[in-house]
Amino acid sequence: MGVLNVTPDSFSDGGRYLDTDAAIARGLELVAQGAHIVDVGGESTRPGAAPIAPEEELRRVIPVIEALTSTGVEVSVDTLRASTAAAAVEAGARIVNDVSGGEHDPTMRRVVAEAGARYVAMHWRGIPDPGHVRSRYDDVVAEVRDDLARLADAALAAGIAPDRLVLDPGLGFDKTAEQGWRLLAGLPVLTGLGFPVLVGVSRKRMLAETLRPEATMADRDIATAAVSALAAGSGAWGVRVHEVAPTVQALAVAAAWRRGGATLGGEDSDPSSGDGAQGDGRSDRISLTGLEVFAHHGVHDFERERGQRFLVDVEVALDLRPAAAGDALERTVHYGELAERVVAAVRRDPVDLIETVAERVAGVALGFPGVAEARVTVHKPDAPIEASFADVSVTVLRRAGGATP
Ligand code: PMM
Repeated sequence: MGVLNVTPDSFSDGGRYLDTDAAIARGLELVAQGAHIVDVGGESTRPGAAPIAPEEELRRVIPVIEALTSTGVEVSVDTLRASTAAAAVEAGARIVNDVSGGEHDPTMRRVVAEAGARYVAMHWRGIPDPGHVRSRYDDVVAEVRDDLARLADAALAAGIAPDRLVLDPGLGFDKTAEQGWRLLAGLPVLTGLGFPVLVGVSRKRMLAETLRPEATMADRDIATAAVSALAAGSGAWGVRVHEVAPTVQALAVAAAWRRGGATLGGEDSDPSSGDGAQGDGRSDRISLTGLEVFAHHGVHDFERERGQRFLVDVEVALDLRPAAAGDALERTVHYGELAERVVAAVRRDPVDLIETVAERVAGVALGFPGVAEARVTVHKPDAPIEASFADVSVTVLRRAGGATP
């Protein structure tokens, strides 16, 4: 996703594309460089930025959206206002990117639902907060995950279809650099919610704080590209960037890397020796079986109302040698914690399919550091099947970074 700020005051590109023609040319340039989506914003969310009138926001973004979408460009509109979102969709935008996650304008979710647009719900606790007063978290990954789950529930309750929803941790929005890095490291926990995740790190202060003090904007773009590749490797659906070209290159090599990973243990390796026999830890596993959870999943109303038993088996692949060498719990997956998080994920909002539950559990398992692969089976032994049967289950096998095993 390429960023197009049609503003005088955005923090890195403010003023460059305020002119409509310059903005349209930039949007086309982003696409030529490989952007799949152009994110058009007319109001800066930079701390201290002055709010603008709704008419001014429309004046800035609508002609640009009309021009870009008329040439077939996929456009998202970066706005807090439902009225701007509706006008943007009318002008051809197919995605609404709301940095308040629907918390700013009470009519936003309904308007997006009615428009049938895709909706990016970003995590942000509130108005710009330069003092980081709102950035106190005990466990930033868990708290942002829980907040995003609530935002997702609210979006779905307003009628936004589950396959139209994208979540975003909101890096730099009332979060310190350290919290931003924790969120990136915890990306699989966020993708474990079962929705695509967008990451916006481009040029942000958390990068500047990590680079040498003399780092330029171009240096930040290189760092952005590196984060894009790593984010893609951790299962991000999209990355929102100002300079598209370096990120496209970085994503290309990240994809090649994942393809290489997908063939490991395949034709290039010697199946007779087996990687476990070589003692490289690749066959190491932790298994948790028969985890019983009472939940309300199913397509029938009575299943939703009454609930029933689900049994979950989880097997995670990770190198167990460091834990064994140091007898160190912190270097492996704490199975108690795994059980706790899996139970919480299965109990969460009801869905129709055990496929969905299994996918959700796999996301949770891949969220533990070091886990390369997760095999999850969800059993529904009391499923409403007329015939006598022993069990029905689905099994999914998922790899970290989204590679298909
Ligand atoms: N960041 C900014 C603006 N909009 N939208 C999403 N979904 N995610 C972000 O991280 C995000 C955003 C601030 O950056 P900018 O002012 O350079 O556009």
